[in-house]
This record gives sequence, structure tokens and C-alpha cells, in this order.
Amino acid sequence: MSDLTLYLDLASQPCRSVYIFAKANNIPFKYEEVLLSRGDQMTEDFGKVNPLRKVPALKDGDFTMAESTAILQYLANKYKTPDHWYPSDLQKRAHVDEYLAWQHTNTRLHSYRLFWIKGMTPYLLGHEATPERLNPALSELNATLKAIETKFLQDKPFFAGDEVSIADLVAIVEIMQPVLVGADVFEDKPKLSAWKQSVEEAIGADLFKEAHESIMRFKSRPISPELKEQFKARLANFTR
Ligand SMILES: N[C@@H](CCC(=O)N[C@@H](CS)C(=O)NCC(=O)O)C(=O)O
Repeated sequence: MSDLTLYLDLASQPCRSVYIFAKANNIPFKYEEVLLSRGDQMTEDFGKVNPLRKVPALKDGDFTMAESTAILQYLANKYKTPDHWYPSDLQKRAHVDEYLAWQHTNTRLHSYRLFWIKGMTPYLLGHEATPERLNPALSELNATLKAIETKFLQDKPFFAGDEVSIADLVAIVEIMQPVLVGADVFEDKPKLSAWKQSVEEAIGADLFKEAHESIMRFKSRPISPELKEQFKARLANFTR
């Protein structure tokens, strides 16, 4: 029996990267569901694992940690996963680290914002987002995706070269978030579309689909009135 527990809600992008990585590498773990729409992140027990009250989180024996990218690095190092995931070559690894550093305030930020405006507006307020709110979010994400094509992908199939790495994984789960609520951000981006296809194949289509099922169904999740009010306040903060 593994001592490793992963605290996850697969509707969350960073949780999906950790889940896909563990599954793709046959890392044995206990899956502990932390349903954000039920407010599980606020329980006393979860607070002991991650006082920041965010998922994903990891417990390995008595050791606990949060932050998806650090968790991926921990798992890659601990389980000595195939080198391509987190390359030992200094400069390849530096390119992976470079993307992981950049994405927090770029891919993550803009995909997250578009997901909230396009997907959470109907879920929380019962109507579609207006173009005035949608369009700026869409163009910010488009600029980020352009930068991914020109700076991080260039003419390579994956960010670190010929094989998939944790940088590709962290990117794809973020980009899929608005896609799965109807924003077709791959349209007119052949290079990005080809990369998506390659990442999906490298991960395995079944695992990719399984990991994304939860976010496709998120609108049917019940949500408490208190949490709904908190989420509405968060959504209002995205007003520009
Ligand atoms: N930088 C963190 C982000 C973690 C994060 O923001 N998780 C969100 C879900 S995507 C969360 O747990 N939100 C709960 C809340 O804000 O109440 C990571 O990469 O793990």
C-alpha cells in the first residue's frame, strides 16, 4: 500500500496535471477527493495538509506539500520517471523550468479568467457573459497562446524538444479549461493544434479524456448558496 495521497478535484487544472502525471507513470497513490464546489478545501482535516486551502496537495507519509509544479517535480524526482518528463540535461530542464515560471502569470492567469467569464457566468448568474467582458479575456489569452507558439514551441513538437515534458502537461490542462466551456482557442492556430494532438497522444487519449470529464460536467455540480455568493464576488473581480 502506497504512503502517497493526492488531494484533488479534477475540475481544477493543476490537479489534472498531477493526476495525469501520476497515472501516466503508474505511480501508486490514494486519491482523496476535495470537492471545491462543496467547500471541502475549508475542512479542518484538509487545512492540516494544506493550510493554503488549495488543491492539488500531496501527503507522503508525514510529509505534506502543495503547488502543482513543485508536486510534479517532487514526483518526477522521487519516482525517477522517464527522463523526458523532467529532463536531466541542464538546458532542457532549464527550458521546462522557464515555462513553469512563466505560465503562472500568463497561461494560467488568462485561461483561468476566460474560463470564469465564459463558463462561470452562466453557472452562477444564469446568463451568458457579454462580449464586453468576454473579448478582452479572449484577446489576452490569444496573446499568451501566440507567445507559446513563437517562444516556447518554435518548430519543435514539444516545449523541451522531441518528447513530452511536465511543461507541456501544465500548459495543456490550463488551455483545456476555457476550451471545455466552449471557447475554441485552437481555431486558426495550426501549430498549437498539432502540439495539442501530440500531447494528447503522448499522454494517451483515454487518460486525457478521463482526466477532463469532470470539468465537462461541472455545470451539473450542486453548489451551496454561501459558496455561490463567494464565487459571484470572485467573478465580479474579473471586471475590467
Ligand atoms: N499555484 C497553485 C494553484 C492552486 C489553485 O489555485 N487551486 C485552486 C483550484 S484550480 C483551488 O484550490 N481553489 C480553491 C479556492 O480558491 O477556494 C498550483 O499550481 O497548485
